[in-house]
Amino acid sequence: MAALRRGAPGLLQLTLALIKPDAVAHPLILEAIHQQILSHQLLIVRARDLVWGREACGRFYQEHAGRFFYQRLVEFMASGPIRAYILAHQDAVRLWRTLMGPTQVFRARHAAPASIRGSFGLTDTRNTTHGSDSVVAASREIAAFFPDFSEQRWYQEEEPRLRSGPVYYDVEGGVHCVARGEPPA
Ligand code: 3AN
Repeated sequence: MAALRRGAPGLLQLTLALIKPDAVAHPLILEAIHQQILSHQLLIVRARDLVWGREACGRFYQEHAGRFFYQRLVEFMASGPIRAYILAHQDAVRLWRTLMGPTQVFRARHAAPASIRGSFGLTDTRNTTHGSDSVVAASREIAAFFPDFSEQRWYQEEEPRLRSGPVYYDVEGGVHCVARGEPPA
């Protein structure tokens, strides 16, 4: 596995990415999205697969409570396994949202056909992925999915090492690691 050499001056930014049940249900689509993450130099800081409880899901999407799609969205997101990632990049929030494409699938297919939603989205609810829409939202959303993750400690201990690299993707662990000496073949 080739090591990625980093070293750009800006601090790494974190975002939360979710792969929704429609995409997780199809291993080839899940793998294609995973490869999009890797090929765009997003670092996988943490990852976990889970089934989301309806209550937690309802809280997460609280800002949409009352909108016509809210109930449908909550039911769908709690209907099957999802994957959660903490991703890092100098421009993680914007980059991941660009890779996802527009929320509405018809728009994604038209305006960004190569995006994840343009390629794999089924409907406006079953639209493959979620991404935090700001750094503030990312902190809140990461805490909801990774309660043991301390963003403050990560910035003190892991971020400087990941930023200065070299780093490699550990296939077994499913996360990026700092290379000490030669990375595994
Ligand atoms: P995004 O996920 O692109 O940030 P938000 O935050 O506006 O979009 O919406 C959260 C989720 O709500 C979307 N991912 C989508 O599943 C659902 N949603 C948003 N707008 C609609 C809509 N018009 N019809 C159905 N579902 C919607």
